[in-house]
Amino acid sequence: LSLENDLAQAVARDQLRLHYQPQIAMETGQLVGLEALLRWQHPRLGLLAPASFIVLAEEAHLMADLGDWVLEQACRDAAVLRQRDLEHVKIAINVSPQQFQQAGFARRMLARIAAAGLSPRQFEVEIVETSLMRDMKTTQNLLATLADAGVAIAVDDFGTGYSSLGYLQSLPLHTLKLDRCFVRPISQSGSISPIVRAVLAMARGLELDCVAEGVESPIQHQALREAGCRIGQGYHYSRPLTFDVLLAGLRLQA
Ligand code: G
Ligand code: G
Ligand code: MN
Ligand code: NA
Repeated sequence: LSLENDLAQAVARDQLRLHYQPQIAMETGQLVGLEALLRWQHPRLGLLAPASFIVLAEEAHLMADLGDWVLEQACRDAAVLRQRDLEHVKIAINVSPQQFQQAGFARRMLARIAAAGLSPRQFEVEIVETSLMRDMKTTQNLLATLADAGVAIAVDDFGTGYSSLGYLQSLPLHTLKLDRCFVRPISQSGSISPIVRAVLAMARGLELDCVAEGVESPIQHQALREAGCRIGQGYHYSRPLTFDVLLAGLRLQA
């Protein structure tokens, strides 16, 4: 039995799950966003992380179906956030290069959000840097459609894509996600590299949010905060959680 056949059935068999990882305002500790992270509850192999099946899904042309499921589930969860007066907490959805390049992607996403009776402002899309560079004209139109409607655009894995910086000015971006490879070296001394300082300064100058990914220790948190990074994501704050566990935690805080 091939994994690909199993994956083709995963939506119909209700085996997909979304976990959410909190994004935290470093100054206040407030929850500002939730990154939606796909999981596959495989009947024999257990809970699989996307690294083990996203590539397969793309090769088998199943990513569009998985992406539709992700957006539908995210809309259901966003509706619950709204009921609890948490609509300012954005749900950040990862979009693969292949999904992003599908015709009508932006319009279908907006239609789904509207059909759920939600505001596009409850959502952010995370797109890897390299995917933005493929076809600038198409990218520009697609992002403008989303951004004009109020969806925030985040550049995922920022700093790893060997791309020119010009696009930062020409695209309607909202957030840079500083890749965790820049956070990992911030160790005992808490010293921040010139590259990280430059990225933070650039984000500030361009009026973009910067989210530091993979923040694992109090030293990393403190150093990034002092360097002017406003938002953090990583095990220091929380692992990815099921939506139910997340809500239970929020209730305890309130
Ligand atoms: O949760 P984990 O660290 O295993 O996620 C690894 C990567 O998988 C993430 O960086 C993200 O880019 C990708 N990923 C997670 N969820 C989704 C999803 O719903 N759609 C797509 N296209 N990629 C995802
Ligand atoms: O979109 P991206 O590939 O960056 O997805 C984030 C992934 O990173 C998730 O799969 C999540 O499980 C993982 N992750 C989240 N926080 C941390 C962290 O603090 N350290 C490490 N090593 N991985 C993390
Ligand atoms: Mn991401
Ligand atoms: Na990332």
